[in-house]
Amino acid sequence: MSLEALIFDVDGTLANTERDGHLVAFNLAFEELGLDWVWSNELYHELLDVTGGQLRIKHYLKNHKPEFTHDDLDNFVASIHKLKTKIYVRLMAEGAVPLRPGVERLFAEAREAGLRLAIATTTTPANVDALIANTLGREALDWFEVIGAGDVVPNLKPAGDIYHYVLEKMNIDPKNCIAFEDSHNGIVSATDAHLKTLITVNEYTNSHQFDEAIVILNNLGEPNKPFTMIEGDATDATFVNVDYLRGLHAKHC
Ligand code: XBP
Ligand code: MG
Repeated sequence: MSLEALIFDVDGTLANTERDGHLVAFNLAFEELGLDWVWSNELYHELLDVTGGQLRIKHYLKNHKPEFTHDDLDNFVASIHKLKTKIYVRLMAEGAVPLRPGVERLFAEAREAGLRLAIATTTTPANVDALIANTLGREALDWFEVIGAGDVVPNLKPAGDIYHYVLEKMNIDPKNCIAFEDSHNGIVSATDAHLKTLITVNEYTNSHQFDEAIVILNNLGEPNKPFTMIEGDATDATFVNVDYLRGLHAKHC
């Protein structure tokens, strides 16, 4: 089995969009709608256990605002979320969030090496578009053979639906792929689809369980900015490139 494709999560993996994008957008949406809900960074850390913005708002209401009632909660939450998405897209256009170290370089090297690229995320498709278009340019959206996002599948991560969907669209065996994730929910989802996963942690996920990971790094690293290995096989590599991925794949997949 050879390495043929790389499948990337978005939020927290390609960029630290949760802290500087989603959290900011949720709070601005609440404010604009005259709601007195303010999510601190600490609270958001907890709320991130629930994937999907609408489910996250409902989880918040149930656990932190039990007194709150609404005749048509689903529509109300959907309308808040619609505004949140609009604000998030605007923040991306303002350049609020850069890609994480090594991401742009790895995309270029993988494309050069003829590896296939795809995205598997629970976030809303407009958010993926906005992040990619504003960091790499709109043409970069075509680098991805499949962009699996949001409610294109019935169940969000940690369910494996989105990875199953992407693999089916690519018509590829998971054994020929490596997934890139940052969270426990993400690796549970990828593992359900029989994918092996490389983890790059961030401030929200560095205490998560990643039992199935083939390696856990602080980030992908750059030639002048080595990664820190948190767990994994000893290596001379100091940044993630295609050779390093081929080695990992040969050993673990
Ligand atoms: C990210 C998420 C998303 C975003 C919010 O998961 O959990 O819910 O926080 O996006 P992943 P929406 O890292 O797997 O992409 O508000 O658009 O749902
Ligand atoms: Mg993520």
